[in-house]
Amino acid sequence: TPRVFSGIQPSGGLTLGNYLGALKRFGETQDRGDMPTIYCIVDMHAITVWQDPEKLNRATRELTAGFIASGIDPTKSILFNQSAVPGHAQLGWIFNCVARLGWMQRMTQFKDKAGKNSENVSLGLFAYPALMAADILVYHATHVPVGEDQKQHVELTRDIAIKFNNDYGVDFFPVPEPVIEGAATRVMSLRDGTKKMSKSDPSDMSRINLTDDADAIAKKIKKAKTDPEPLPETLEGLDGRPEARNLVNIYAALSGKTAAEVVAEYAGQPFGSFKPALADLAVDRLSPISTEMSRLMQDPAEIDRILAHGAEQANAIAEPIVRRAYQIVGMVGA
Ligand code: AQP
Repeated sequence: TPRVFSGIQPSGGLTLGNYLGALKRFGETQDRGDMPTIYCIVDMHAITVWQDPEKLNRATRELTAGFIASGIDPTKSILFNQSAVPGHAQLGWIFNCVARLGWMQRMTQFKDKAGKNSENVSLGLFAYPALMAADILVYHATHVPVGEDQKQHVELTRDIAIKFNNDYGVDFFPVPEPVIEGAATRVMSLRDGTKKMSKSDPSDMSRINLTDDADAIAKKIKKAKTDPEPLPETLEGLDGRPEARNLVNIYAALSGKTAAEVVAEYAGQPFGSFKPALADLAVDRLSPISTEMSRLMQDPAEIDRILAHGAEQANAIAEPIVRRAYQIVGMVGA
């Protein structure tokens, strides 16, 4: 049976990249209503890089508010935090033993995050993709909506599912599909069109945060890097112009148009007139979200209740799957 799973780390504030690449699409998937949807705040992934405990608490609640403000309805989707459901860690260990060292060494996100100093990063950061495979497969999820940057990790999840099934001669785990669609599957930094927009970029001008006010959004878009050329007449005219393409893609994703439609609409116009239109659109789409997030954050006890309820629902699905996986592996008492 088809089932959707995806997650986001509470490792800082949400960016426009997280919104367009993930949250907005999570809400749309939920509203289509053709598959059950499970969305997770992956706090255990967040601590693969040290997090201040108080900030982690706050970021988890703020991210929950971000999910709800972006249209995830906890009565339609299961919404919870990873550490509250033990099955993620339990299955994660099995997958640490299924995955091969060489597979992990090929993960580009690990190489990017570890940089040259890989002796000093946590073992958890290295094993991250095996835990991510457990996040998905502990629900027998089949569809994983993510941004482009997570494609390699979902492919590794497929490899883990296949190897587990082969190693134990079972047809137990489904082989899930990454779902990467829409106009903004890879939102780029506003300062460098070749780098992904990221919550951990040291420059705040590189990203739009979901909590930014209208002035900050307008200022960041106005200062966004572009080249001196006006918008092209056709989509092909964006080739070799990563910054221009990024702004067009953002406009398309926020407005629900295709990039080709946006280019047709603004053909030949300078960025001096496109940027204010983009800023207005971004403020129009994002300010209701940030207002709703602040409202929800005023009642942290209610957020905690929502998460606890979601964890209970998630656990009801995960627990028998973990038990069966442990039986397959040969654990007594499972
Ligand atoms: N720039 C982006 N464009 C499109 N999608 C993006 N996502 C993240 N950045 C972009 C998608 O958001 C989801 C959650 O990401 P995450 O929080 O689990 O981790 P991340 O990919 O590591 O996010 P960041 O913002 O880049 O955080 P840091 O800086 O801490 O690494 C995923 O579906 C991701 O594809």
